[in-house]
Amino acid sequence: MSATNYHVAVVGATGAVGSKILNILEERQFPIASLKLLSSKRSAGKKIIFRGKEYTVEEAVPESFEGVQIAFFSAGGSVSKNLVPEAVKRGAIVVDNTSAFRMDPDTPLVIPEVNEEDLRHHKGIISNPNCSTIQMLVALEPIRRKFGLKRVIVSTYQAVSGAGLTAIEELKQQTKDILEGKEVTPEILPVASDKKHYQIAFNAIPQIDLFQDNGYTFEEMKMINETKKIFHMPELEVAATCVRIPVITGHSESVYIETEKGGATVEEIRQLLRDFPGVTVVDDPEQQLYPLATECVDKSDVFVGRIRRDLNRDNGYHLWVVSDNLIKGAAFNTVQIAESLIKLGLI
Ligand code: NAP
Ligand code: 12T
Repeated sequence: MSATNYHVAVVGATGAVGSKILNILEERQFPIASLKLLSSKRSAGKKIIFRGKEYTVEEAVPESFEGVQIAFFSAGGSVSKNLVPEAVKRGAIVVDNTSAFRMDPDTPLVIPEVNEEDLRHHKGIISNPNCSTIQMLVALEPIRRKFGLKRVIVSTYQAVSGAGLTAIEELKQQTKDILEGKEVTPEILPVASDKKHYQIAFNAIPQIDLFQDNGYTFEEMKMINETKKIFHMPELEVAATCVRIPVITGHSESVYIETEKGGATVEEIRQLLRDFPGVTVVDDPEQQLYPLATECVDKSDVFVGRIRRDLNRDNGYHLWVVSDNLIKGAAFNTVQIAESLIKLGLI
């Protein structure tokens, strides 16, 4: 435990990510002197128990951040755009879970196992990368360090919990209604604010977040741009296709990579991954063992399996990468960033 305790605020404390942040702060005995739980007006007044003590949720307003030293934000991009500057102005260091500041050159975008040192250049805001980016980069970093990286092609199979509590509810209710032979009216997925909505139950939707002018979705462009930024490799070739599937928790990814240096055996890659913090290798075809979304729920590691060499080139590898999107993909990485700031004496 650190000698100092901090005045902490959690913005979006009633949400899918915020509630996990609270669990993780509790489990890891984060050094908290005082805690503010913030949300929209809708949840103001709600009671939440933290470390055996009852807290009342308050509406997040600029004045909420008076005296706050560390603020964790996961209440959506527009909330962060409005309130993060207010928190910073009042002296808080913000760890932001939204995409609002991720590509800002002044904002470190950090996965502690990969680029913890980037925290040294922060100006009050640190961004937590996108969930799909985080798990992919934790799996690729040990390979990149030893063999270099030329190219990444990823297809994702993403859980609905990434889109919040209302999306989880939509999947559950739709599944039940369809099995009972009822009509369904999709309202949330793929993107609540977009023009059209599609059934997610018994389906696969190739759209996560809004379309960009180049034909990619924003989720795909986040994976592409964030990967280049975190690896400090603007020249890296990255392609992504992001798909929503009817799973509640756990994103799965089929990742194809080409390394600079070819010739590594599959066993060498497995060993590199086993030795890397935050990675668990589950890869035994003979025993039919590979990572599964159902097995990663509530775990903080990134699980890697199905490691195999491409049949046509000796620097090509295929991997199957699975992690709990709300834990390493969001809440755990966010808390780890704050722990790193403390460890490095940056707060
Ligand atoms: P969620 O379950 O829908 O929860 C949203 C939270 O934000 C709730 O606590 C909600 O409070 C609060 N909120 C909404 N509008 C607000 C406002 N105007 N002012 C203050 N608080 C407000 O969503 P979630 O899944 O937790 O995700 C929240 C955000 O985190 C996302 O929008 C995304 O930007 C980010 N996120 C990041 C990752 C990642 O990849 N790292 C993954 C998932 C989510 P009420 O209870 O009052 O509605
Ligand atoms: N729309 O933090 O819908 O950029 O799964 C993460 C997940 C945005 C983000 C999702 C999203 C983010 C989703």
